[in-house]
Amino acid sequence: MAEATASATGEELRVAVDGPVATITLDRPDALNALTVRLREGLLRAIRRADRDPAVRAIVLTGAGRAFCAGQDLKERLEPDAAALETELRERYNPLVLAMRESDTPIVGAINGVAAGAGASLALACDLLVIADGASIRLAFGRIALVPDSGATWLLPRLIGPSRAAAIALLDEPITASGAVDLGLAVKAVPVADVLAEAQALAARLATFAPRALALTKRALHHAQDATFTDTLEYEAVIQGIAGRTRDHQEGIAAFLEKRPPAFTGD
Ligand code: T3D
Repeated sequence: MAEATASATGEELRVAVDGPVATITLDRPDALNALTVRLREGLLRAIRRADRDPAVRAIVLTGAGRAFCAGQDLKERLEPDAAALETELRERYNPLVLAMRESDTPIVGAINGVAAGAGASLALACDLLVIADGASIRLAFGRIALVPDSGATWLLPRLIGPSRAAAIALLDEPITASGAVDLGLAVKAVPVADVLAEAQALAARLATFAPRALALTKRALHHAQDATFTDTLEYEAVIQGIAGRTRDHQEGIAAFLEKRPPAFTGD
């Protein structure tokens, strides 16, 4: 496994590439991986880099230590030169969650511990989640008199329905691991010792599919959230045309007829 420690460059995260799976680990365990400017910028770079790398077919995002991510670093927020909240959101948080949503490479969140504030938003922006028993997803904005951000007000109602999202956001209720599975937010809840391996196994499974078809499926699912049924039918027709012109589609048919597993190349 090739491991690049970005903390040497001040990014406060680690990236390890094992075959087709890149694992990005937020690495400020003493502060529950709270997001500093450096960490946010480093994470954005790491996601874009992994997404551009044709050898990487799935990304796992996790946290070092006992938390996934405690959201904005509140100590940094109190520094005199801290940017205004709206600037911080526009310039750093929004590009980050957009990069996750728009990543052609699917992202599996390994929620090893608490995901709070913008850390919850990062979890919600992943494509699939595996959550540790005992972990929780908390919007946590109410306690500091802020509003859920970094996409949480858009993502949560679409993922679990508006009334459940309202109860969670207005009452600042934590979502437990079993609750996350029941709500359909997480694929499964597992013991904390297994959460990373389970997420990596899921990522390795994603990596066996044709990357272009996976990316187009992700786009179609996102597109459909704001489209009419009629528009969605047309969008599906367009992207199916694109998928159908790939070599991987030919390979999929050949493998089916020859009764062997397909070997997708991304072409
Ligand atoms: O720029 C902008 O501000 C705009 C964007 C805003 C987006 C946001 O994310 S706002 C929301 C920010 N996050 C929070 O409000 C969560 C704050 N943390 C907590 O509520 C709790 O720490 C947790 C529920 C996440 C975990 O609780 P617990 O009891 O397991 O741990 P703890 O004892 O509170 O924290 C352990 C350490 O981590 C502690 O440090 P210490 O005392 O051992 O030196 C604590 O200060 C530190 N820590 C936890 N969260 C943060 C943090 N340090 C800085 N920033 C944090 N967000």
